[in-house]
Amino acid sequence: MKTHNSSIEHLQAEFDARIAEDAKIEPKDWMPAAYRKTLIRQISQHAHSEVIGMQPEGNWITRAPSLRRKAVLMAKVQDEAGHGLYLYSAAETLGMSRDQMIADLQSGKAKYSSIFNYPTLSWADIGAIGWLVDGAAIMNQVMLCRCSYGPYSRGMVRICKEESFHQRQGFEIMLTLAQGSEEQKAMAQDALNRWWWPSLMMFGPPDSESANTEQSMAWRIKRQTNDELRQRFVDQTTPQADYLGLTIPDPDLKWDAEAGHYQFGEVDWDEFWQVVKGNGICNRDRIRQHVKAHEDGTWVREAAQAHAERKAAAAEAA
Ligand code: FAQ
Repeated sequence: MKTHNSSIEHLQAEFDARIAEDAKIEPKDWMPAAYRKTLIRQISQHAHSEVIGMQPEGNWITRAPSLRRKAVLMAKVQDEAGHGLYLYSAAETLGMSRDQMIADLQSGKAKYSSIFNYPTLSWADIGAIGWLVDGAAIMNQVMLCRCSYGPYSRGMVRICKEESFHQRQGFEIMLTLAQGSEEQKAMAQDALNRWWWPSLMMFGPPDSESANTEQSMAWRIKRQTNDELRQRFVDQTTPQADYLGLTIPDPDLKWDAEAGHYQFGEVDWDEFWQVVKGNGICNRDRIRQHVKAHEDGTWVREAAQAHAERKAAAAEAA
């Protein structure tokens, strides 16, 4: 028993030293069970967000205002599917099966980002999602490129490059609308009004209420806190809204020269928790649509499996 305990202590000490020297932890390395658990939680929820995040934008593919806009939007939505796949693969390296992750999403056990439970009511929402939602996603994900878990950090490098294109396409839609007719400008303003506060909620609860931040920072999974990232997002995005000639829907937003930051108003945390608990405008629809798409795709998975089995049998016989 003593030998067992001391070998665990040794492994733990080795793990702590590797974290301290900023080395990557790889799938076959020893890691504390709680580190593995929190990574599975975060990476699978991140993957689910990418996949569910295809729905609000997919809603506008058939109604994009030009062929160019349609092609760009289709490419973006496809990218989100790819991000989901990289992330599911990263979570699988920790010993969690894809089937289990999907089952947890569909049963409501696993979360996905609150932002995707809001509806896309006009074309301007596609601009606002790219500009604000992808903008917030990049702000959060750049730090994840330096995450201590190797497969997640490497996946994030590629994802961030693609997110950066997504953010620009969104800003370009907003710029076109903001420089267009009075009606177009009003559409852009309306989209900003509806997406601003939910975008700030993407960073998660305030640090004082964030159950996981302290430990995730110690393990170097997260490199910045929810509040730090939210502040950076406000600092970066406010001048962009000024450039567009649009008004951020926050009467308390003002530049604080002494702090070198924008001060901003209080997020409606009751709304946030309601959405996280499943009571947002679109939660039920999003899961219903995911279940339907998954069921409709059963034959594809079965065919791919049968093909792989036939190939493996042929290779064995040869
Ligand atoms: N929505 O203790 P913390 C994208 C939960 S990808 C729902 O602070 P943590 C790309 C949290 O899970 C967007 N739930 O948690 C795209 C925890 O519950 P749990 C997704 C939330 O993990 C763009 C509880 O609250 N990005 O947008 C949310 O330390 C356009 C307490 O919170 C990622 O997932 C929320 N907003 O920090 C796609 C990035 N916030 O799990 C399509 C990776 C918190 O204990 C179109 N994730 N919760 O039951 C992270 O960086 C972190 O997980 C945070 C939360 C920062 C999201």
